[in-house]
Amino acid sequence: MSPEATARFVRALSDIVGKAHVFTDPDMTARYVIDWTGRWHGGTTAVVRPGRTEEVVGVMRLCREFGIGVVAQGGNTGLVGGSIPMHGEIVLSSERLDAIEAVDPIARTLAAGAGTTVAEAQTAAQRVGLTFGVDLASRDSATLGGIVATNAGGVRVIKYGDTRAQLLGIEAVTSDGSVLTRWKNFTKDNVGYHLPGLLAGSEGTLAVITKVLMKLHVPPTRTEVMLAGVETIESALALTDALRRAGLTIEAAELMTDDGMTLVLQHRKLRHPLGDSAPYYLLVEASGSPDVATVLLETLEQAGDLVVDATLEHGDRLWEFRESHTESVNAASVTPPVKLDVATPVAELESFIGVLRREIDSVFPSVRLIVFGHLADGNVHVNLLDADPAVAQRITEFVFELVVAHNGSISAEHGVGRSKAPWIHLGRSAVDIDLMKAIRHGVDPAHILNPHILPANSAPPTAVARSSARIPPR
Ligand code: 2HG
Ligand code: ZN
Repeated sequence: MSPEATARFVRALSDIVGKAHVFTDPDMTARYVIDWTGRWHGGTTAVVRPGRTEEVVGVMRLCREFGIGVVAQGGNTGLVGGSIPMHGEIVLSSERLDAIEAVDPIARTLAAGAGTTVAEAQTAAQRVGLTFGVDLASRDSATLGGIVATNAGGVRVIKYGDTRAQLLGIEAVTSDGSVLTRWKNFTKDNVGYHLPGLLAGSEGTLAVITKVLMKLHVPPTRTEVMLAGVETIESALALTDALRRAGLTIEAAELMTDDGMTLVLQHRKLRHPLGDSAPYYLLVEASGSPDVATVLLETLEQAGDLVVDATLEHGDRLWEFRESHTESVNAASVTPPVKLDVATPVAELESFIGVLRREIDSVFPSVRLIVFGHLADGNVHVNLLDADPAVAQRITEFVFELVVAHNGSISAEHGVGRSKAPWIHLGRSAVDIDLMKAIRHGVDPAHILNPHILPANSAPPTAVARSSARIPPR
């Protein structure tokens, strides 16, 4: 666009949302064009912060008229580069769409603007004696629009399902400025395609989400947290199963390794929570009995040699060891960490992590591998520290092919974004990808909504046989 056209465009944006809510000064736009890890660094024509749905409509119509790409952004906590403008697109920030409109304790729902943070939604639910079913370490910044757009997971998926499973209704603005409203305060609304479910996980490519209607839940009466050191993932799974069979409800079941724990202890200057270290740690939050602690202790006793050492706690202190992983990895790596959020069937996790660790140790001994995640969902976060870009590319390819060889998914809860777009064919068939492209083209024929992400053109998958899985020499 010519400088004159850009100036006209920016003036028109200001007419819609007010001058104070359009940023073009690089100092003001800086925090919107780089992601949290520092790996994705782009540039933007302008950051625009509408305060009402009608303003989003105006912005979309203007962008369509000028043919300008739009990247919707919530708390900018994504880890796949999906909300970073890499080609000068405008950033449409939901920061000012942050009103909690209604909390209905009878229907158990929360209606709020897309820019409401997860922590604000949690507090609003607590005020009426309910709980918001999505929880993740970035809760203070991550927004409802963002968790819906990425279909975020987090630590409560095992209990309440992913974000999509808890999304009842949506208001969103399409690229031609139409407002889609699906808004019923109950679950049984079965007329046609489930469009809120389609927008969940669409990563800003189908419409700009302005409001969401989410389910709330009755919280457990009492929870206890257990941290157990175990020799193998199989033991961690067996212990989780034993807790369920003892009648407990699992609120969360998280996996850490000794390397990850060591990193967190150094970064946060904490003491080891157990007397003995172990190759893996299982953190379980449990409820479902008037005396959860006793059931936990009895189950631990019966587990015998399955457990190296364990501790219980009523409160959040043990969670700190798990929730500090992301920031500890970021602080410790000399390069922006490579983050690969993947899933395999739970029975495959041990083999997957074992092969991965062996290969990285032998081929790239200078790269540090930290794996942690949501055990019960088979979802692990493969973090690679100190990997230069060329090495990161090779290991990324290897990890994804190893995931496929273990019948897994190359994206479990973070989405595809930019970082995984080249590998989408490893997760979806050609027919599947063509259908996604057709939906996208039908909804946004001008192709202005987050134009540079998902779905990408692809080559056929090249699965690696598990028995001979190796990082190819170059
Ligand atoms: C978590 O589970 C998040 O803590 C972040 O999904 C994962 O930092 C990561 O790789
Ligand atoms: Zn996670």
